[in-house]
Amino acid sequence: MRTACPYCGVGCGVSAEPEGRKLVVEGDAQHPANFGRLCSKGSALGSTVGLEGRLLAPMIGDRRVTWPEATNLVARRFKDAIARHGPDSVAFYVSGQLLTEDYYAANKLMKGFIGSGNIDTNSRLCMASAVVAHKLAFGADLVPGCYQDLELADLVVFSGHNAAWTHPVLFRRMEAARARGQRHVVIDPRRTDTADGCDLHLAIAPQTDVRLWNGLLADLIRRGAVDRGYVAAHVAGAAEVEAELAQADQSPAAVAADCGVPLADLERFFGMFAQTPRTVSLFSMGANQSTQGVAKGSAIINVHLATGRIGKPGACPFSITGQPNAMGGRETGGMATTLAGHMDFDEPARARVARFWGAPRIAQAPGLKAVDMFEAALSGKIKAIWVMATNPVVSLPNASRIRDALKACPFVVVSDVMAETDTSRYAHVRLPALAWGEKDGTVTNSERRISRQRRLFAPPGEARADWRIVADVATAMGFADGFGWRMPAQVFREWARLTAYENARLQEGGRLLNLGPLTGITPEAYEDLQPVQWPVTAAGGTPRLFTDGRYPTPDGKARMVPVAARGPAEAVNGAFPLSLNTGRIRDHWHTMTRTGLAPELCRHAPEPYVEIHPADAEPLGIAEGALTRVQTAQGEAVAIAKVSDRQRPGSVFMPMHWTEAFAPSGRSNPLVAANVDSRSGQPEFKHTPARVRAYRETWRGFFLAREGWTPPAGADLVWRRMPQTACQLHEFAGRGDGRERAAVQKALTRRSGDVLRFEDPATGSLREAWIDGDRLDRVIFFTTAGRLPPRDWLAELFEAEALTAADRTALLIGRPPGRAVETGPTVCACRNVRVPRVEAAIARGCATVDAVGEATGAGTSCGSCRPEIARLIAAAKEVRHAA
Ligand SMILES: Nc1nc2c(c(=O)[nH]1)N[C@H]1C(S)=C(S)[C@@H](COP(=O)(O)OP(=O)(O)OC[C@H]3O[C@@H](n4cnc5c(=O)[nH]c(N)nc54)[C@H](O)[C@@H]3O)O[C@H]1N2
Ligand SMILES: Nc1nc2c(c(=O)[nH]1)N[C@H]1C(S)=C(S)[C@@H](COP(=O)(O)OP(=O)(O)OC[C@H]3O[C@@H](n4cnc5c(=O)[nH]c(N)nc54)[C@H](O)[C@@H]3O)O[C@H]1N2
Ligand code: SF4
Ligand SMILES: [Mo]
Repeated sequence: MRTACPYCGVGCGVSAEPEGRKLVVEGDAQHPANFGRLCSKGSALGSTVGLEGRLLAPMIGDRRVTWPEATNLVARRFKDAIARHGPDSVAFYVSGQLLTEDYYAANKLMKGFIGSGNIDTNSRLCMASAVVAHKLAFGADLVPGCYQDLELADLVVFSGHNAAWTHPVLFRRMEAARARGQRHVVIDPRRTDTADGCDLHLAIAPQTDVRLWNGLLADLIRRGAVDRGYVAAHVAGAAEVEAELAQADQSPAAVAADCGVPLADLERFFGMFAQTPRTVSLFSMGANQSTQGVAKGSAIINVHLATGRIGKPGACPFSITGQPNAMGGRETGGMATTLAGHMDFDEPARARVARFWGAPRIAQAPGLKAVDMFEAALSGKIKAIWVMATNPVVSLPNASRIRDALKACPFVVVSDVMAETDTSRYAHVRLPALAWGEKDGTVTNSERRISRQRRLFAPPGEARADWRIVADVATAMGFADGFGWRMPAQVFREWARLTAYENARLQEGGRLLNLGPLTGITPEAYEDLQPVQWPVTAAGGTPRLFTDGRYPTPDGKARMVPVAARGPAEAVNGAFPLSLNTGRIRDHWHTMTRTGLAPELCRHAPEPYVEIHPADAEPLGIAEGALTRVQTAQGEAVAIAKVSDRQRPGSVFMPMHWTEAFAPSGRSNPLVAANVDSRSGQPEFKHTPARVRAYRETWRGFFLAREGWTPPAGADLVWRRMPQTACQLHEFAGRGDGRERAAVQKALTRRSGDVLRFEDPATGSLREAWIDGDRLDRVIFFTTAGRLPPRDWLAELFEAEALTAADRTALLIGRPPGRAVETGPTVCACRNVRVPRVEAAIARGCATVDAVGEATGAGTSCGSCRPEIARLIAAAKEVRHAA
């Protein structure tokens, strides 16, 4: 079966062979996004399709109910709220992980039938700034380029984009181009794996991108490197932009000083850019997630318009999408700020959409954007909210407030694939959705390519497709006429028809988002639909837009938009002197509801961390690996310190992934301020003023059990759960006195059964191993002053069918038999190769990444660990040098 990966916006094709509930996956060699490659997350899809933890029946509170009961309750409560408080008293919060069909159905119900604009998507946290920048520049939310441009380019600029980790398969394609002479410039305050080994890394001060890109444009103008001909024929607004640039000192020295980069590096960047017509500028969350998100996008696009580097092979500004179907949501109208099909709330678009839908009550105006939507729930304006395929209690900024908002909201519905998420705990009704591999539909990737996700398994339990859940509720609300679809192909066909509906030629105000030839698609053709890039014409897909220099604006010209450099919403200050940056790690996906099921994906970075420069850590007595408090005006978290000069002094970084279920005190988003870009509503996830302090635990321990545990109630602990192959490792530490420790111990220990126990009052150490028959059931270690033994050895004992006598002795003495085996963190998740094996290969003489790959397999699949292997080689060289 050929389908598409459910993770990032690269949109790789997957070839999957289901066997019962198991799955063997490979990259689809024919898919034009990946030509057979997959990254670590795609390769591990087989480990995430089990039914463990799934929600398989509708629930009202903790009561299992039938579908009609759940559907009727949701319909009744939404209708009641609308009758009493009007359509704007209800809201949907949806997700780029819905399929296009799901998105289309949810949007149609809210904007066409309920009659409110209150449907917004988590793409608000992700793509909203780029959407606004596109609309300002091109007249519509259009991504000009395609993946092939990334290979044809001679220069690729990564702006706030850690592609090596977040779009690994595309990054591999660009690395291959680099071997043929392509150059890479990375603009990111951190030295990421994308920056490792690039041609130039500009570690700019946080939030100085606009200054940098404006400085570049001014420099290009000074050099005469702008394309006056292109601008005269196809671009408006150049004079206004030049006037804006004149408001500040644009000399390279001034720009370099403000951006905090060496002048020589800045000049090199300017020179490279000026001399390379085939340039692609990728921009991602380092650009979008900012109170200057729209301005950053505009500043980048301005440079490309001024140089005519757009609509040509190997040249364009390229906003890359995060989620598998972030684009589908932007197309169908999942955002509160647009109506549907790239049509907004103005006339004649609104009347047209209403006519097409036969809508009884078309929304009059844009609805609430994500952050405002939850504020409205907190203040009591929203009486009923339905959350689909997103986990806002983890992923929205100022997350404690989101939890309060859901608590305050009289009626909360959550559609999810998992039974328990940090968000679903606050749901009055939980609706079981079909997961990847069970559902059927389409997604659009970063290059406007529509691909099919296909069903591989029979629907488990009573789970249903998201579009169908929406259609059932719509029907129960009395809107049967608009929602009578029986299969996703019918939803898709209706959607395709909307894109083509009254869609004139571009010159007459037509829309480029047009799936014309697919409007008559039959269920069979839908089944076989091959990946295709919109606009879809009789000739097929369209890889590249604006090749004729014509833009969908009234005068056919693109717009340059004047933007001024500003600081972030809140500057660092005496109380909070550091800038807290947040983002992704290589092997986890967002809130870990799926990647957290794959132990191989949990070993690269097993627990929450805070990366910090030695100059900031040392004065505070924070050493590598030490538990560290991170505090902001919003809240506090505790994470282990990664002390590293890959971080800029003055900035710290935390991954966004950990949740209540995995690390209640290690979550980033209770810390993040909810400052948003005034035009896009996108939060400034990349900057919150913060401070750090050593945690200084008085005791610590770990606990291995077959099941995952949450921390004992009432205890003030730093608790982290780390999935292992046959058990769950829980690490914890506390600052309380002996009584608190004793309470924790009591909660974890078993009441009955075989136990091996040892206590050493001198070091405050205790260990217990509980055995069930011949198998290990639980292991507990505590210490105040002593050392804790390696965990990997213990975790592996859970895999054994029966413990040997030697195992039992080792458990009793608390040390592994023979040499301590510490299998260590994972380097290569695809081939399951850990640090010690790579180090051993290097010690045996492997001096290149390829040699290590040949010896161990590491780095030979998706390649996203290659920068890390290179670092281990360099580190070994340094050690040998020093010796
Ligand atoms: N492994 C993995 N891959 C993913 C995801 C995942 O969860 N895990 N999620 C997907 C999704 S939804 C998304 S949106 C994408 C995101 O993909 P990326 O945007 O690549 O990911 P982030 O780590 O959020 O942020 C990118 C970089 O922005 C930098 N940055 C911070 N502040 C600034 C600044 O002021 N200026 C500049 N120029 N850079 C700055 C950060 O240091 C960080 O390295 O990834 C997708 N791919
Ligand atoms: N601090 C910080 N916070 C951030 C970011 C950051 O960089 N820093 N990035 C932001 C960005 S770019 C994004 S995209 C968001 C992502 O944040 P979220 O959208 O909250 O993260 P996910 O874990 O992907 O949530 C998806 C949910 O949908 C469920 N699910 C999976 N498949 C299906 C399905 O088919 N149907 C249904 N109904 N449910 C399903 C999953 O179990 C999970 O609960 O996080 C944002 N938050
Ligand atoms: S790069 Fe990885 S996560 Fe993204 S679509 Fe491809 S396989 Fe999936
Ligand atoms: Mo995202």
